[in-house]
Amino acid sequence: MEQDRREFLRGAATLTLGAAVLPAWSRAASPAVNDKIPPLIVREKEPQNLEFPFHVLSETIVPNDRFYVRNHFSMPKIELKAWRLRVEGAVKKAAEFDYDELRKMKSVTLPATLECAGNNRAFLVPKARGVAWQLGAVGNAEWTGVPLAAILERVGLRDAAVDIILEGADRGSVAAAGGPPGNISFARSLPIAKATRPEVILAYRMNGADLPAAHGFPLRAVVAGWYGMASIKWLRRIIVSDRPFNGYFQSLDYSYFEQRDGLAVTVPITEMQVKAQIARPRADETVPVKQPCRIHGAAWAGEADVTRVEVSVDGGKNWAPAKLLGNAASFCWRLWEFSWTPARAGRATLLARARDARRRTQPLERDPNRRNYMVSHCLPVEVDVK
Ligand SMILES: Nc1nc2c(c(=O)[nH]1)N[C@H]1C(S)=C(S)[C@@H](COP(=O)(O)O)O[C@H]1N2
Ligand SMILES: [Mo]
Repeated sequence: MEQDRREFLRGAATLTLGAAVLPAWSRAASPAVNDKIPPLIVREKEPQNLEFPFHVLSETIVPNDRFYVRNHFSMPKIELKAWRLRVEGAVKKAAEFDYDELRKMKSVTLPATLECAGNNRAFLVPKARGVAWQLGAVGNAEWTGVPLAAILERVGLRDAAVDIILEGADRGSVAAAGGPPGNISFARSLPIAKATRPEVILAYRMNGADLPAAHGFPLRAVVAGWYGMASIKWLRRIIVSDRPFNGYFQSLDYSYFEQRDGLAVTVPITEMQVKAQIARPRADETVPVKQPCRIHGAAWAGEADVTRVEVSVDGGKNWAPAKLLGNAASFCWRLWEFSWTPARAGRATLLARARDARRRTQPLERDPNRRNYMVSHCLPVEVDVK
């Protein structure tokens, strides 16, 4: 990661010297030369839902203006002067923090991958409810802020505390989706065990710049290792709860089924699953016969490290190891590549499969208990060899 970081910073620093000599990703930081990199794909205009064009993946860090955006409601208008983070509930002393106060606290920088729990949903058959994300509701960035643990330490948890509820400033109605009447806030909870881990921070910077509005300015949670819905944007209130929180966005929404003792139980979505995605070739791309073709992509595994990516070029009959690129970094995706020289012309089905340090292997088949979320099975990419 250190190397990626240096590369990223070097790219940013040399930006003014001329775009031609720079790697593709650093050029993305400048709007003037952005045309070369495809913009975010609009999945929904209002609320804004934008997808990263995953096939252009080439660096570990996704620049801020190419990072996917997942909004449930209209973006809130926040006036920094009036904005406060309020911490209340089962605490020894409720408190409010303003922006300057937070920025004066000891900061940490955490590189982490965020993936929407609905990523890849567009490939589900039958068609699933929700935003039709293809491959790009995922990104990797460097987040800077204050550990949530430091804030909780300031206010002091009472013995009764069990759950930490994070609330965003955005509000809207989910009544049409079977939710409660009236407007509600986007909110999720973390158990204390996760909330106090070092990989859970309240971030005010993203890739070295102030957090962009679409990504939660002035302050967002980054819950590394968990699906994106836990990383509350436009954070305005933390409620320490003396009982498990059962809010809309972790019961009716963002939950899946677990079969226990022959009974289906709903469980809130938490950790990201192990997964590899192919960036190139893309589906239906034409690949020249008898010439080396670079199959490449990214792999991630939530709280665990990716240990292995394998590729199949015959629809899953045979597998061969891909090369993991760069260094492993906790909570971050890892780029990988595989060189393939197709022997004959025709249709070929490519697959990538990841394994992690917990010995989890990416499944080949979809588990219907996951409803319209956590799409982590291997997705076939069909190409034309000519
Ligand atoms: N306040 C608020 N926080 C939110 C959301 C939201 O709609 N409102 N969406 C969540 C979901 S589902 C995801 S995947 C991530 C996306 O973060 P990004 O838009 O910065 O990529 O933000 C999460 N935090
Ligand atoms: Mo999400």
